[in-house]
Amino acid sequence: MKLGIVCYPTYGGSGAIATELGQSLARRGHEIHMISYAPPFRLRDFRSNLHYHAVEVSSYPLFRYPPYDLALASKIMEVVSETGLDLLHAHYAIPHAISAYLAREMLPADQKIKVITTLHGTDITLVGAERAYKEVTRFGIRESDGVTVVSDWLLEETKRIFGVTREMRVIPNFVDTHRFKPGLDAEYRARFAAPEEKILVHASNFRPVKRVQDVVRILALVREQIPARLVLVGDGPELPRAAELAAELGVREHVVFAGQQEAIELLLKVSDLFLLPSEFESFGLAALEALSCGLPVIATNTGGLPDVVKEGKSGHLCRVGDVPCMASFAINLLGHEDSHQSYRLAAREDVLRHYNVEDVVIDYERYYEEILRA
Ligand code: GMT
Repeated sequence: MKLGIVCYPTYGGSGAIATELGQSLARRGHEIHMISYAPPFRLRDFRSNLHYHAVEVSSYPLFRYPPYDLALASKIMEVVSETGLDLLHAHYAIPHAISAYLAREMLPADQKIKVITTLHGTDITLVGAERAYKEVTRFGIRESDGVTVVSDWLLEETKRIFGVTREMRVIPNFVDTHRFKPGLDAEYRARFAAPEEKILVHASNFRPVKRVQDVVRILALVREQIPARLVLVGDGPELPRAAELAAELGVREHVVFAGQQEAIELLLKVSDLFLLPSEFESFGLAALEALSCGLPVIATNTGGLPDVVKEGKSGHLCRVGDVPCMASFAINLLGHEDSHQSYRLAAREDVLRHYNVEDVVIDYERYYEEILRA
C-alpha cells in the first residue's frame, strides 16, 4: 500500500506511535510518506520506501496566527497528486483530521483518498472538548472514513463527550520490544546514581495532567526509608514548579533533570521504578515503554492505565493524588528484591504478549484494507 501518515513531530505519545507505525509499515514493504512540520523525533530508521514531507507555513504580517491547517491540507494534496497515495492516516484529531478532510475534498475525483483518524487522548479529553474546537473535532471524527482509538476508555470518552455513534475501532498502542528491552549497563547507571541508590524515573511533557509534583512527593517519602534518586525526563510547563517543590521538601539534590532524551530506553533500562501519577491517561505510552524494559510501574487508577499496568503483577495503581499509597507501594517493591524481580519479568512478558509492534501493526494493516474495500 501507499500510505500517508500525518502527525506532530514533537516529543509526545501520538507522534511516537505515528512514527513507529510508519517505520514498521515500511519494514513490511509499504510505501510510507510521513507529513509533518518537522522531522518526527522518532524518525531514524531511514529506508528508500520511507519518505518525509515538510509542511511549510509561510508568515504574513496580516496573520496573527499562521494557518497551519491550510498549509497542511495543501501539502497532503500535493503528496497525493505526486505519489498516488491510497490512504491517509491522521494521528491526533486537531487539526490533522480536518486538514485531511479538506485535502480529500480538494482532490479531483480520480485521486480521492480514504482518511483514517487515530484519536490519542488529549485531542478528545482536553483540547477537543474545549468550546473553541469541539464542533470541528466532532466534524473531523464524523467525516473520517475510519476512526481508531488507543483504548476502550478513550472509546467510551469519545462517545460520551461528542455523542458519537459511528463505528470506531480500538487498536492499542504498541512498543518496539527490540529497542525497549531489559539490559543493565552498569557504566551508564553510574552516571545517575550511586550503587546503593534506587532510581525512580518519570518521563512526560510536564503538563498539569501529569501531576509531576506527586512524583516529587513520592520521592521524598521513599527517601525516608530507602536511598533513592529521581530522574525526570522531558520538559514542559510544570518543570520549574517540580524543581521548587523538590527544594522545599529537601530532596533537590536527589533529583536529576535529564531534559529531552532521544534514547530514553537507555535510562529506563538502568532504572528501578517508573512513576506515572497522571490525572488521567487515555493509554500511557510512557508506562508501556518502561514495562517493555522490564521496569515495574506505579501509576493512577484512571483512563486506560489499568489495562496497561497490571495491578499486583507488573505494577500498582492508586487513586489520583494518593501519594502515600504510591510511595508505600514503591517502598515495598524497592525493598524486596525477589518480588521486584518477579514484577520485572511479568512486565516484560505482558508487553511481549499484548503490545508488540510487530503484532499491532498487522491490526492496522487489516483496518486499512477494510476501509479501502468499504
Ligand atoms: O498528553 C500527552 O502526554 C501527549 C499525548 C500525545 O498525543 O502525544 O498523549 C496522549 O496520546 C498518547 C499516545 O496515544 C497516550 O499514550 C497518552 O496517554 C495520551 N495522553 C493523555 O491522555 C493525557
